[in-house]
Amino acid sequence: MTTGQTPSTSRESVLAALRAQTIELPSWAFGNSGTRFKVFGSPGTPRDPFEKISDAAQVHRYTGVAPRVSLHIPWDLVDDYGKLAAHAADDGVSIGTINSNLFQDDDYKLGSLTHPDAKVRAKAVAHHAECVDVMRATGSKELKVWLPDGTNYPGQDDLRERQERLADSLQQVYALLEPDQHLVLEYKFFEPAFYSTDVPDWGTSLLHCLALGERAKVVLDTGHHAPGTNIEFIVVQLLRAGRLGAFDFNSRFYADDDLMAGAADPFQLFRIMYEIVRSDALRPDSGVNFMLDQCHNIEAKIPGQIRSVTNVQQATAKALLVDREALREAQQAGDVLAANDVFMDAFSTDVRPLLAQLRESMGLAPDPMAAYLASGYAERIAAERIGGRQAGWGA
Ligand code: RM4
Ligand code: MN
Repeated sequence: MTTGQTPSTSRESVLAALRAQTIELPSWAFGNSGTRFKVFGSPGTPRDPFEKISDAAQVHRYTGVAPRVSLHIPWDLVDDYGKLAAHAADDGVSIGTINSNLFQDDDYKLGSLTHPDAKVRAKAVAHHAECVDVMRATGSKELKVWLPDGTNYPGQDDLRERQERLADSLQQVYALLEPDQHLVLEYKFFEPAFYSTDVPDWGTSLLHCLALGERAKVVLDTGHHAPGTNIEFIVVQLLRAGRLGAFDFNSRFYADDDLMAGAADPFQLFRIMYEIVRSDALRPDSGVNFMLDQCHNIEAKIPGQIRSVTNVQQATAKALLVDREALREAQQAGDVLAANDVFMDAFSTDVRPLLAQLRESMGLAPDPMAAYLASGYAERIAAERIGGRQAGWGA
């Protein structure tokens, strides 16, 4: 039995790694969302992208590790992106990834970048030019493409041709990027299409990225896999290939429910973060963007984001605490139980005191949730944000 205790020097290096980690927040987490059955509103919900950013900045203010906000175009359409970026800077955050939207236009019923009609494909490519303009104006370096394209019935369209169309469209999107900007391509195994999906898995995304060039990488959304999928294995393969661009962290019990990261399966999140640590990909310059992609349908939004951030931090801290020397020794000796014990010992460690210490060392309150709840911000926005239309999908 290992003790889980780390010598103080390595405790310092664990703290340093945690201090350097950043987690990017999705603007859409702060707007209303729901299922196709009902979208519930809540008092204080932002009416525009400026208010969404101010709410995201609260998460950073209390956790200290969430300095970027990802935008979704056109949900976050504004007249002046320079002004939005300046507003973000005033609030102590910056604009992160720009997400395109290929799923809310009537023209995209049969697909966007894969549509049988070249005119529709050209429209979908042109939308990315608009996104790249937003990137230029906000200083964003990352364009995220999630493709809803697919078919519902066998024979509906030519599966192979759709891949050729996709490769061609993606090449045009990639060509729009400046040399210091990059593209990340997300996969999802089903939905909204029910029979075939054009980018259903990491292999398909990786093949397209390899064909595009070095500035194209894969996005792994933890909610986008079939139950039982060994996600950490995918993490390993993408890291080996140098093509893990970003995570979209969330959790799911059934389909893609966008629940808080670490809520459904904290052990899975730990296993994922262990592979990240193991491959030295936690470094801020590793090129992996740790993002949240969530909607808070029934829970309060800012606290929902704070909980997700702290869950990712807990999984990361536990991963950093794995006694890698002891693990290696047990692995080399073929001692299955001892190796598993080293792993589980780290997972079983209560890292909350360590994270409290981390926050205090950063000049923050030890408990970000309590500090936010005590701040009065929620009551203030509920009182102030009267009138206007609450932001949500499509706004
Ligand atoms: C998709 C995908 C994208 C996200 C949209 C809102 O399922 O996960 O990352 O931008 O949802
Ligand atoms: Mn996603």
